[in-house]
Amino acid sequence: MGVVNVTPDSFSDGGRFRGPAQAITAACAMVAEGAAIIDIGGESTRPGAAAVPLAEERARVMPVLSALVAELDVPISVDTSKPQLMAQAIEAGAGMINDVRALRSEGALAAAASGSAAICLMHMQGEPRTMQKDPRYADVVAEVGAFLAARAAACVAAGIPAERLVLDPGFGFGKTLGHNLALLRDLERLRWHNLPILVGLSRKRMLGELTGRDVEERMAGSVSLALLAAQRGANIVRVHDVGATRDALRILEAVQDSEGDEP
Ligand code: HH2
Repeated sequence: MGVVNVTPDSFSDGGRFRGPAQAITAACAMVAEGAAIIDIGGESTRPGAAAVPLAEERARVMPVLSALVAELDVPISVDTSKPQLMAQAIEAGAGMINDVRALRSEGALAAAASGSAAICLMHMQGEPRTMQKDPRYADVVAEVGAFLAARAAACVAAGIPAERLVLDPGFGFGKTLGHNLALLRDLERLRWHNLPILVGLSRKRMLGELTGRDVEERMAGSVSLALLAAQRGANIVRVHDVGATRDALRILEAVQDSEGDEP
């Protein structure tokens, strides 16, 4: 999954795509490099980020969504927590709704149930503004797993079939480095009813903590984390550096497929 943030302030690529045309070009380039899904975001969720009004988020996302639905053959995901934008995006052909609040906003379950888009449910402790102030868990893997299972069950109860759901532990969303590493080590324990697991590790702060590198220097670390996550069971990796990640995953697939082969 290639990330296209149409925001002025995303930590990873904020301000890179100033207008819809640049975002559309970037998304097409990601698909040419091997992205199987494009995720468009119109509101930054980095720690401390300010909320964006609906009209502004809609104006950022909708022109890019409509153009990509018309131009590309891959599913287009919209990263939003706003039910009105979810409904409009589904109507315009979005193949996935990616909600960092796991459809907990009022009206989000009903909005997501309209149509047949896939739904990514992500775990977050707290809210972006304050989530990195002393996050705590007794057992992070058990708590994140229980949350995701409860949200998936709420979706099923609201009429969204389980086959449309994807689960995401939400790396960096109300989590210390230790919490993130525990979730990565034990990713498979988060699996619920065999649903796919999505991870977003690309360029995140934990890479700064592990390598001492700034955001623009985190490609090698991001690719390493994507590979480790895929080895541990992640089915979808949400990344900014599509070509490099694709190469790493091809190598992993070749090694896995060759198991049992005679040399
Ligand atoms: N991470 C970010 C945003 N959306 N969605 C899912 N499902 N999983 C994630 O880990 C995730 C996400 C944050 O990264 P980014 O989009 O690069 O930055 P920003 O939120 O500042 O736009």
